[in-house]
Amino acid sequence: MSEPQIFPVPQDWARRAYADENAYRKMYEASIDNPEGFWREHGQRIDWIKPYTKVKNVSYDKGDLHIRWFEDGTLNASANCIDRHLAHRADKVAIIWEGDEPTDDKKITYRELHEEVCKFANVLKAQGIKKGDRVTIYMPMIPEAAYAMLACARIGAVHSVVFGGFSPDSLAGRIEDCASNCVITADEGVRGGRKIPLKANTDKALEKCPDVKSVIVVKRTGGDVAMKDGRDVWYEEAKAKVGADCPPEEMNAEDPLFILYTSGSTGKPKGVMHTTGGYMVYTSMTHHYVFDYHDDDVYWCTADVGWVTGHSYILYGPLANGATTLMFEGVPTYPSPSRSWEVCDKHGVNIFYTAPTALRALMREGEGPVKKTSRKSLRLLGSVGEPINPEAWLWYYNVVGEGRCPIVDTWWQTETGGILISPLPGATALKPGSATLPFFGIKPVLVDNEGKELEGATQGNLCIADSWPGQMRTVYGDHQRFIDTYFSQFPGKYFTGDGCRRDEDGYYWITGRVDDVLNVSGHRMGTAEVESALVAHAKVAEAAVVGYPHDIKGQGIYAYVTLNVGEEPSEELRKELVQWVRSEIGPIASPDLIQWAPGLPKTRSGKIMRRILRKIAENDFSNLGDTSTLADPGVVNDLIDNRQNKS
Ligand code: 6R9
Repeated sequence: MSEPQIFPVPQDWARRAYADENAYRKMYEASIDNPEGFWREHGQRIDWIKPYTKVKNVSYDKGDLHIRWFEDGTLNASANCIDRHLAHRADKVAIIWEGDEPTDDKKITYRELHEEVCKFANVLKAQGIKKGDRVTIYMPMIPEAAYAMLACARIGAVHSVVFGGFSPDSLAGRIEDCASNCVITADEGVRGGRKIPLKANTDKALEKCPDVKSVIVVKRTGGDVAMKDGRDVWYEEAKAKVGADCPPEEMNAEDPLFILYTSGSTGKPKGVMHTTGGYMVYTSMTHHYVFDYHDDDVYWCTADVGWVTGHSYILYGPLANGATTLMFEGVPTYPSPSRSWEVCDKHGVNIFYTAPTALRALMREGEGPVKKTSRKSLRLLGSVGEPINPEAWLWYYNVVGEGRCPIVDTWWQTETGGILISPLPGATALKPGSATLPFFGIKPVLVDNEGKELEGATQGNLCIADSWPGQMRTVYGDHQRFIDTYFSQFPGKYFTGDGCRRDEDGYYWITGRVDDVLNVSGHRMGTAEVESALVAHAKVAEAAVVGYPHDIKGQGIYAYVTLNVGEEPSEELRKELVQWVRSEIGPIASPDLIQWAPGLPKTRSGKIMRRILRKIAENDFSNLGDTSTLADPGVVNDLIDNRQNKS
């Protein structure tokens, strides 16, 4: 492999940033040598009602696995995001909302945010929602989504945000799993000029969820929707009946703040549970150092609040730091592929944080749509969600940033709550494609498949040796699954599910998932989920799903489908199956390629040999490995002859 180019820290960045190389090294060492002392100090960056005296109480021992931080402290997350800024920043813009149409925008100050969130909290109370109740939020990217989340936090209810692109079935499963009895939604969402029937989807989901007692509906488009008497209320009407005063509930540091569902390698999505104190400390601290946020900066994270990136880096981290955070309803290609940069110019965005899949889609349009905008306000660029290929990195750096903005390639997961491996812009020399070095308090270790720790420049399974405050605490309602998924394969460590290489400089290069989790356009999906949707179709006998390299999405979904006896493959059925998966899970799970497979390669004990299916999907069968243990080696040749990815 050729030596990657190194981009040293620009002088002005080393001077102005919160941490230069020296400061990073010192703080990192302190955080590893004495985590207790380090976090005792930095835990104070947020406001506590009752200060903590205890800092860390963690055991990764399978028999007694628990993770507790600041456990005797009390606080409120919404007060940290809002109330504590009222003394000095009441008139500062907290949220810039940019609508789907370029003419549609809005600025919300911290004072206004306070009033909106208090009112929303009072609406929840009027609906009978109390501390500890689970509230499902199924919303478009409008300010009310942020108000709703913060309102839950204010009264101590636990929010579970479900991405607006999920189907009614996926929504129903997530409502049932956490037994939530209230749903907050909108009449319709709007993205890229198209409407999304959120209320109609909710109605369909609720046919399966009789325990939901109230549905709060925000008006976004004014489209025609059905309202069920006694269950559904219009937010605007309910809001008119409540006051603007709602004192924040005093919460323990370890009280749950939210649940967010994410895909694993097996079974149903897991309810990743985060608690209050450690999460707020960790997201605010990472936002401060990784994005080097200063008080006048305008910061834009393009994620949807339905994903963890939206939780930690549109909402909680930035608002805890009193930031101006931009929330965008639309897509980067509407009405034109210049949109992202036009929004940067319009609002003077200084820090821009997006996903490689969006960059690759924009790259395809060439430099023209970028170059016709100014982008002079941009100072720092960020990437998240999947490995960024060096070509996309260089395009981002040279074309978008014109060679003057460092890129922070931030590696983390829903489970980690916040960024674990990333450059700090004033401290870390960059290598395109590497997430570089660990954040304070993070101890990455690479292990082989037997769990042996590997030293020096090497490649292996990425684990984290010790806890950090933002770590998830459990799988909601299933602590055993938490232990089995993350702490069993490599005892005594948190296993991330990612493969990773460490180079001679100690830089980390994430190579992608080592389990059966796909990463399609930065969205996580279990192969098992797509397979179970496919076999739920009446004509399908069996299905096996793997990922394959995709130019824009990073990974595409390749499905091998065996039909029931008597069913004939056809183009029509292919389309029907794609549509079927969309409606079972959501558009993000649409198979890109479907191959009719009269048989699947199986071992004699009946296990599908995914290794072989992956190779065929990658159009690489020079090295299929040993196929002699297959029950019927002939199926492999048939699959190769009829492969769908001939590129
Ligand atoms: C924040 C988020 C987590 C998985 C993770 C990894 C991949 C995320 C990455 C990255 C390489 C990066 N991932 N960021 N891979 N470089 N900078 O995306 O959370 O949706 O839970 O996905 O995404 O494979 O394990 P989540």
